[in-house]
Amino acid sequence: MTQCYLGLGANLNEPYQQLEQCLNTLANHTDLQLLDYSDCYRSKPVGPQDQPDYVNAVARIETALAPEALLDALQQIENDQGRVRLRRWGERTLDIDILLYGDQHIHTERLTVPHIEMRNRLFVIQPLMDITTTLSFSDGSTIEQLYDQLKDQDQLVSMGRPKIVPAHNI
Ligand code: ROI
Repeated sequence: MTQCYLGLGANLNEPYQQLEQCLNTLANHTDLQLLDYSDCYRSKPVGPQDQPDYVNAVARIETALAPEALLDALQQIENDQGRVRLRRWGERTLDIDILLYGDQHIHTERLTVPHIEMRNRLFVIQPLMDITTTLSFSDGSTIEQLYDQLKDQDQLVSMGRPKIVPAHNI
């Protein structure tokens, strides 16, 4: 089993509900376990500014799936939620990124892990701080140091922590 961190983002079609639904799907998934997840945060778009604000969160999971099989499972969730993506760097209903897969470094046509931009994005680093204080990166920097460097990028506003409803209650 490998512990992984996922980044979730949405800015179309009720983004908070998109993330809540995604977290519920992860919590009830047969091929992975949801171990922890952050609050959801409203964030200003990185990239083109003529698009709605995003809602972002991160999750820690554990899985026996190999990296590309995990990617397939996550893309299935994106598609099941009616993924719409209008342009590169643009608005989308639900995006699930593999931020970290254990301590592995992966470079394939479909995957680059650790996620290449995660350390530059407050909308990843701030929610990560909700669920870990101990992560450090390959250059030795800690999550607190990254947060200090990034915190002037934006002011992320917490929208609270979505509720997980056990599958038998749905
Ligand atoms: N900006 C924010 N704030 N949140 C995202 O999840 C996000 N995702 C993206 C780009 C277009 C880079 N901008 C984003 O893919």
